[in-house]
Amino acid sequence: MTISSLGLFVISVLIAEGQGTPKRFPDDFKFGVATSSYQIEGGWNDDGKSESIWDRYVHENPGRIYNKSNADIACDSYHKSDEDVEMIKTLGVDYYRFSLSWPRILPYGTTDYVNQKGVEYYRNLIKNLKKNNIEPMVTLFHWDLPQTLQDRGGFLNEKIVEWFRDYARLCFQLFGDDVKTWITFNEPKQTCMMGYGLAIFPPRVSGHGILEYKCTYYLLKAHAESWHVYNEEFRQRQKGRISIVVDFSWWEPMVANNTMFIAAAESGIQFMSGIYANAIYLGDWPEIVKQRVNERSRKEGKTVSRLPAFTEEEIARIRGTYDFFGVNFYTSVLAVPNPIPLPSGILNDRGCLSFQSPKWEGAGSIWLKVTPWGLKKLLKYLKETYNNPEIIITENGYSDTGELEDDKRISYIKQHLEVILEAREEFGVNVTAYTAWSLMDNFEWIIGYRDRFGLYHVDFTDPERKRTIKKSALYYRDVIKSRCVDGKCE
Ligand code: PNW
Repeated sequence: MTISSLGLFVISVLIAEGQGTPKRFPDDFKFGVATSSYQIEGGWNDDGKSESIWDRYVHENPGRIYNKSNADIACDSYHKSDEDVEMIKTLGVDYYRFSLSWPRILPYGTTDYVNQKGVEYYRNLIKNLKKNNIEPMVTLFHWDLPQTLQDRGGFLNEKIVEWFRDYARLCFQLFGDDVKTWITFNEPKQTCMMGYGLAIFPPRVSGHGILEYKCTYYLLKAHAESWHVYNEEFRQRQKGRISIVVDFSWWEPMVANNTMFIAAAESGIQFMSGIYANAIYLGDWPEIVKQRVNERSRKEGKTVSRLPAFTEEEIARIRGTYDFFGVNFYTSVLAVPNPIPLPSGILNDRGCLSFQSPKWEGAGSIWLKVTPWGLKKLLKYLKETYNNPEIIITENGYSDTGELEDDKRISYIKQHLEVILEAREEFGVNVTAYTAWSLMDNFEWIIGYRDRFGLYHVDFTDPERKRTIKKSALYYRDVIKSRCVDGKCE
């Protein structure tokens, strides 16, 4: 046996045993990095931009945001997009996921008046990305609703379906020659459950188990109408793709092999995430959501269910309005049944409670525990539940207090990339792209600038908002270059 054939023999034995299997991403797997308009842009009233519901909220209730901070300047990306593009380029990513600020483009919310300066900002950004071989992936709505539309009821006015559809059509017209991946809504849960249910995010309406479902019903219709507009008026010429992004936590039964706990976990994932995906990927609300809310409504003596019923036409119109499955994943929870009958509200309707194990490694944000195994189970679940769609991970990330030597973020990203490879190999899950949240530290909503998710550090005390590269950015760059999770291939 010659030396080289011996070498080949050793390698093939290692591969056969699974030990030496290179942790390598195929050439067509794509990597990206994400931000959102309100969290980075600043320039909150520059050049004709109007107020969003977040501008209104942070200005009127400074005390409700950590350190009384706001996003009036944020990362100042409205004035620094060239620098942002340089940073993105350094990472070597295939695409940049960012969102458009609706009130920057349409100060009145409707298409009667288009703010050209706002349009120019995004045009320049997109051109600059293209020039540097970075594909734009554009989210139309990442929570910053024009306040003018909120004044007319926001997501509780059925007109939101038209308002959003017309805004979407305008964006396809304006940017669709360059943008080939569109996302209608980022995380409907944060809009409907947090905004019109639990009243934690603006517009802080208490839904009492009625309005959070009404919001969801209109939001799903708005998504579907926009998908149809793209499909019928733009797809042939622009050849892009359009879908929605749903955030999923993995729900693990706290007691394994116990039917009550397994049912609690299934109810949890359906009420918290499936409710925003089912109509689009399978048709109608998830069965468990219909069953529980309809039954509880009856018991409450209501003649109509708190959950709006989709008509057959609506089901047909919404079903299939996707080109891929966009999923944001950060963490997992343990599910426990909750048999105590509580007043209406989505968290009570679901009939289960969630906990996180104190044994799980924490992060900067209280809700974020490091559970890569949860992503692996989730990917298998999504494949099996939604007919094996193409999955794009549109967000995944780790928060800390802003360290430059952020080894824990590196470890978090690495572990999540590993399970993505495993889910592809072991279960044949069709995950085709991974997006790191976030390009840089930014305004983390009601947590202000405390929890930092960036691959780049931002100094928010510096008027220049100086950016500094973190160790994790260099790691991610090496992953992308080598296509191996270690940042190099053995
Ligand atoms: C995302 N969870 O929201 C948002 O899209 C981003 O704007 C935000 O900055 C980022 O996460 C970090 O918070 C989520 O509890 C927040 O699983 C929490 C969860 C999921 C998504």
